[in-house]
Amino acid sequence: MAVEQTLIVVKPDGFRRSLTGRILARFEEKGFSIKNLRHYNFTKDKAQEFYSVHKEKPFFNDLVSFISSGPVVACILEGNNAVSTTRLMIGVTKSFEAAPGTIRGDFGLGFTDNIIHASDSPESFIKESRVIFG
Ligand code: FUP
Repeated sequence: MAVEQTLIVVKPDGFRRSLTGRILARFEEKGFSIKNLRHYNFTKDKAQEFYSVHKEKPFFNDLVSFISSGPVVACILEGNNAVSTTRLMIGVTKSFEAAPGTIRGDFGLGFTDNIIHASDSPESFIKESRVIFG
C-alpha cells in the first residue's frame, strides 16, 4: 500500500448531466483528497495528446471528438493506491457492463461516452496530468 496520486476526468457527458458534484463526492467520501481541480475544454490537439496511446485504434477519431465536445472537470486525487482504487470505483469501460456501485455502472449506459476517465498507471497519470495542468 502506498500513497499515490492519480487523475480523474469527468467527461463531457458527465459534466453535461450535472453529475460532477456527485462523482467528486464519491472520491471524497472514500477518503481521497483533492490536490488540484480544473474546469477544462480539450482542444483537438490536446485531446489527441491525451489519448495518444490509442492513436492507431479505429475509435481514435470518435474518442477525440467526444472528449473535446464540451467542458470537463479534471481532478488530481491523492490517497492509498489511488490508481487501482479509482479504477475499481469507476468500473469497466463499457458502462452497460459496469457493476452497480461503480460510477459507470450507476450513472450511464454508454461506451465512448462513459462518464469518467481515470489514469490506468502512475506513468499515465504523469503524462495525462501534464496535458491538462501543464
Ligand atoms: P478505460 O481505461 O476504461 O477508460 O478504457 P480504455 O483506455 O480502453 O479506452 C479509452 C476510452 O476509449 C474509453 F473510455 C472508451 C473509448 N473506447 C471506445 O470508444 N471504443 C473502444 O472500442 C474502446 C474504447
